[in-house]
Amino acid sequence: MQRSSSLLSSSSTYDPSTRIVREPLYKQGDHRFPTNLGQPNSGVQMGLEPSGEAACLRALSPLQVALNHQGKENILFCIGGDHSVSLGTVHGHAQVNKDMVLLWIDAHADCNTCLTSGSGNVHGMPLSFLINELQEFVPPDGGVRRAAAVDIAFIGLRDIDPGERYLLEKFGVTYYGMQEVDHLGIQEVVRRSLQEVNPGFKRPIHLSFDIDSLDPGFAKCTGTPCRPDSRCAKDSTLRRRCTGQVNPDLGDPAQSEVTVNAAKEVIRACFGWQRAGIVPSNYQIP
Ligand code: DIR
Ligand code: MN
Ligand code: MN
Ligand code: MN
Repeated sequence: MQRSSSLLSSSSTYDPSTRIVREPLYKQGDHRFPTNLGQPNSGVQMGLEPSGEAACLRALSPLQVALNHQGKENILFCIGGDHSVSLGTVHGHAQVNKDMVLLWIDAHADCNTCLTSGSGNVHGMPLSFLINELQEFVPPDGGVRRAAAVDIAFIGLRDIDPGERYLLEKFGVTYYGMQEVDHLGIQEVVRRSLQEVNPGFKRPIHLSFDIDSLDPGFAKCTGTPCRPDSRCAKDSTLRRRCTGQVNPDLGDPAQSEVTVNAAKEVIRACFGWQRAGIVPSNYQIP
């Protein structure tokens, strides 16, 4: 897809990459480089110590084990959060299906590096570790499997940080924001996204779905709800407190129920549920 990218024109004085790559990659205690990649409730602790990293990432890949065990044809479903869980799921999936493409449905681009992140939240960073082309901007990780920028498509973006916008443009990542969804319709956006990253539908797909891609009318209980027609308030205090994704503690019980129901509906749809009903698999049409 062609995009005019004024951000990259030579007259632009804004060059976040200059800001990103500087100085020693990280210092202990620097909030831009959280030393604890695991979220308290994820049951996984990941150190960013270069020596321990590879082992930690491998530990985060039950998906790989499951895929190896079950074979490539099966669908594997991982529910978890926050979205930094994708570090493990993408790594694991890419080990088994090396030619997979990545569909990222999210209000956010999740590709901040530790140094471009304004919030310090790792769920805003997983793709900086998972996109091949961004490796020079992040600490060495000792063997994480990744995807190339051309194999990734974003859908639903509406709250992109400046450094992220720069990286998306620089590496030519396919993305369809909420504006395009409004304009073209979701079906056409999905069709075009797949046509760009997976022409002929031949490659395995890794779908990473962030609940905040939904309208907060259906999913209020998430750390960073984003109305489809507006950007999130750029409030860093709020940001720093938000680490959850589907987080029922963030709303009242009614909102919580609506959010959980929306999540269930998305999950069911991923497994073939249709509004028009499903034909049972053992049903022979006479
Ligand atoms: C923001 C928010 N771009 C950050 N990201 C979120 O913290 O880096 N991603 N909420 O889902
Ligand atoms: Mn998000
Ligand atoms: Mn998030
Ligand atoms: Mn996300």
